[in-house]
Amino acid sequence: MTRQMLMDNVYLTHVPSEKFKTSFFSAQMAAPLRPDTAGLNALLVNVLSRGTARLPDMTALGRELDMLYGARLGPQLRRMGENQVFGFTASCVDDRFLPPGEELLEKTADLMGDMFCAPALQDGRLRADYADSERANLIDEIRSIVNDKRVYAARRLLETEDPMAVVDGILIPALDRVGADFEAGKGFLPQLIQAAGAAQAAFEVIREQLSARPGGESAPKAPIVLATVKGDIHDIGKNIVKVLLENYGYPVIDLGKDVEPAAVVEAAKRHAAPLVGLSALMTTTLGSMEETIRLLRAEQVACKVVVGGAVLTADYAKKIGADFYAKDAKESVDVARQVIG
Ligand code: B12
Repeated sequence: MTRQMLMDNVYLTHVPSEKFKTSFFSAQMAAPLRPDTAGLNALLVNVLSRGTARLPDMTALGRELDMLYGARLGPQLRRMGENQVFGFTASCVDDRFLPPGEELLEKTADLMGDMFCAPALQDGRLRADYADSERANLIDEIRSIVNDKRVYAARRLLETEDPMAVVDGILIPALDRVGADFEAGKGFLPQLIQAAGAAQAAFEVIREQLSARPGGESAPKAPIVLATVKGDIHDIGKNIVKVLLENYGYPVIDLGKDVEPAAVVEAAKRHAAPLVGLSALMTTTLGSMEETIRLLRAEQVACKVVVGGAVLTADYAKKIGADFYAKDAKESVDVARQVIG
């Protein structure tokens, strides 16, 4: 990778690679994220991407991109720390794969240059109809984000909190409260279902963030089989365990929920998994957990078993023949380290 300063505060970064058949490039500007300019910057790139002086509308632009062997060019907008980064990204077939004399990269880059420097104008100004429709699009986009309160709340929390702190400090206590209300007859199944939906929507956002961050180790590791036991459909906790294990480099064979003991045995054998993780959330399904462990032992599967779920205790885990009990997702990683390394 090379980085070259073209002029004050303007840098060209080049990352050469033989790996891809497409060239990808972008031109981006960074500005401090400020409430009075953030909307205008976002609007600017969207309006500029609607056309250029030479290709003044989406139809003309689309036709030109088709002629460039289906090149792609569009606005990009993101937040990086306290800065807003905005500009354009483009991709086109790498010149190596084109007939001699064709220079797609240069033509696509020229088109991007036109978006910045020779935009579609009307009476010497950016077109008002483009600005109006892009403003309406942005407003709709923002409303759709804010309207999904579950996802929006999770995103806002993750701006300042660590993902696992949100899981342990907010999601689990909230679900515990809903569960306690349910048990006490103060809440009912619809509330339980609604709370689970909210937790799952929030967790999707958390999962994206957890998966994106670098894990502890990256060397290939033996797989771990995970399942919620037969008769039990609670899988939020198991899914959190899965993401964290994957984040630490352990491949996970996730058998899902309500899983027959025989299916766990079969998967553990087929994948030669040194560790099987079982989840149960109800007193009524602890029997299935015990039965699964019994079958693993009877079939002489060479694996250790770790169990978890709010209903379990370390003592009970030992009683049903588990090798380990993990009270939360973090502890499941400690167990994996101990068993697999
Ligand atoms: C959400 C929820 C549901 C959702 C589940 C959605 C889903 N996809 O999971 C829905 C609405 C579907 C549901 C249904 C039912 N539920 Co429910 N539910 C809950 C609730 C409120 C939260 C569970 C949860 O997700 N917690 C959050 C997660 C993150 O915590 P966790 O699972 O404990 O996981 C953590 C650790 O335990 C550990 N861990 C978990 N699994 C594993 C596995 C391994 C290998 C390891 C290492 C670690 C590990 O790591 C996780 C992360 O830190 C609990 C109450 C509670 N406080 O637990 C009741 C609760 C479990 N449900 C209960 C009941 C009774 C039911 C129903 C029978 C209700 C009904 N009448 O239909 C059905 C059961 C259907 C079935 N056959 O399974 C009871 C069970 C009572 C009992 N002790 O037996 C509870 C305890 C509520 C209560 N207090 O009465 N439920």
